[in-house]
Amino acid sequence: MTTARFAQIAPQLEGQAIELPSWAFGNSGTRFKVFGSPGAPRTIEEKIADAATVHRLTGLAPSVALHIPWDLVDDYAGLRSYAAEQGVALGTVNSNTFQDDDYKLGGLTHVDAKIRQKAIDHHLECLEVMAATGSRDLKIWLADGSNYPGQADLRGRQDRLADSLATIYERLVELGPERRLVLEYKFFEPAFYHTDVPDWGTSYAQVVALGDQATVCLDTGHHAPGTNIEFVVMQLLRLGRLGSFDFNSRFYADDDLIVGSADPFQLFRILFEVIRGGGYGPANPDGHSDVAFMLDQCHNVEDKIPGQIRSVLNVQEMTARALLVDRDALAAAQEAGDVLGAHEVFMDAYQTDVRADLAAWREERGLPAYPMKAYAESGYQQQIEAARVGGTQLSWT
Ligand code: PSV
Ligand code: MN
Ligand code: MN
Repeated sequence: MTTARFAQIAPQLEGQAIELPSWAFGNSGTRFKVFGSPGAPRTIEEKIADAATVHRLTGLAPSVALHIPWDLVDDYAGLRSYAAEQGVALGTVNSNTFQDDDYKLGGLTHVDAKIRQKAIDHHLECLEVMAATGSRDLKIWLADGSNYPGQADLRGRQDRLADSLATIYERLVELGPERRLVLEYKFFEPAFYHTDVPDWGTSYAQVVALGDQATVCLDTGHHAPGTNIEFVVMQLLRLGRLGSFDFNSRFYADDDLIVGSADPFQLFRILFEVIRGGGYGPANPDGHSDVAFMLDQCHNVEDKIPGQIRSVLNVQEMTARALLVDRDALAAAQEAGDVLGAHEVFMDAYQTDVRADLAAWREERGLPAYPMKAYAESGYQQQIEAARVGGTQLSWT
C-alpha cells in the first residue's frame, strides 16, 4: 500500500453516509435474555443524541432511521429540529407489523380484509411521519409467513400483498418523486415454513409491479448460508432496483452482529460490486447515494455506541479497500483469461491495510484519528450513565 495510491481514491470517501438505526441504541438481546446497559436511552431524543455522538466522532453517520411505533412522538417536525440541533437528520422510516396480536397470521397479506386494512393504514401513517421528518425512504420488512405446509394459500397471500403494497405506493408517489418504497426480504423467521417475501426475486417482482419509486432492501443477514450475496448485489444493480442495504454480520442466521466482524472479505466483495455497479455515490448532487447504506444490528453484549462506531468504521475501511481495486488491471486480466492474475489484483486490494491512511485522512478533516479511542476518552459513556437514571430504558425484543 502506498499513500499515493490511497490519495487517488481518497476523494471518493468524501461524503460517505451510513445511516444508523434508532433501535441499535436501546437494549436488545436474544429470546433468552435482554441485558440492560447503564446509560441506555429512555427516549427517542436520547437515541438521537447517541447517534449524533457516533457522527461527531466519525463523520460517517449523518442520519438516523426511525421505527414506528417504537419511535412514536406527537411532534415529528419538532423531532426533526431536535435532530438537526444535534447535527443529524431523520432518515428512513421503518414500519412495524410484527408486534400486534392482530398480525399473528399476517398483516399486508392477511386473509381478513379488516386486518389487512389496519396494516395498510399503519403504512399510511408512516408516510405521514415521512412528510413531517423529510425522510426519503419507507422501508417495509414483513414478518408474514406460515409455519406448516397447508396452513396458508401461498398464491393468495402473494396477490393480497401486491394489492396492499399498491395502495401504499399510490400514496407514497403523491408525496413526491424523490420518495421511495424499499421492500426488504428475509428467508425465514419468525415464520419457519414459508415467508411471503423470502428472497430478492420476490421482492424484485413485487417492486417492479409497483413502479420506479419502489426498490429492494438487501439485509446482509437475510440469506441462506452459502448465498453469494455480492451476486445478488450485482443483479439488483443491473436491474436498477437496489435501494438500500441493512448491514450486519452473521455466522448462523439473522445474527445482527457488527458488520464486517464475521466475514470482512464478504463485506469487501459486496462493496466492490456496489462500486463496480455504479451504486456508490456519496457525491451525488442531491447528497443522497442511490443505494442507501444503513446498519441493522443488535448490540446484545457490547456497548451500543462504540458498537455503532466500530460498524461504520468497518464499512469505511472496506469501502476504501474496494475502491483500491485496480479496475483496469482487473478487466485486462479477466479479458485475457488470466484466472490467477485477476484473482491477485482483487486480493491485493483486499489485503491492503488502510488504517493508517484513514487515520490521517480523518485528522485532516478535524475528526479524531481513532474514533474508538476518542469515544473511550470522551467521557460521554460516563456522562450518560450518570445522567440517565430513572425512567424506563428502551428495548426492542
Ligand atoms: C427482522 O429480521 C429485522 O431485523 C429486519 O431486518 C428489519 O429490517 C429489522 O428487523 C427492523 O424492523
Ligand atoms: Mn433489516
Ligand atoms: Mn433482520
